[in-house]
Amino acid sequence: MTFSVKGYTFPALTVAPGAQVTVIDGDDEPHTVTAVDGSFDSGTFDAAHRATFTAPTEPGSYAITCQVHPSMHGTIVVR
Ligand SMILES: [Cu+2]
Repeated sequence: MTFSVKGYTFPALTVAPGAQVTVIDGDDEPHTVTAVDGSFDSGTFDAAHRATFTAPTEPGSYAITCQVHPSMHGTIVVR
């Protein structure tokens, strides 16, 4: 699945266990999708370069943040 990070906020996200998740950037600055517990990390992506990461295989709710903007917080639900 693919989703967009725009307006410095993460969208509500529900993904399947182990899904390949592609992220695109709708902002002027780069972002990352990084699990607070360190279990996954998209790496940096920007308007010109999307990124893909693998969702956890364990169902649950995972807190995410952006390494470029530590004030950004969100949640990925795996089920
Ligand atoms: Cu960011």
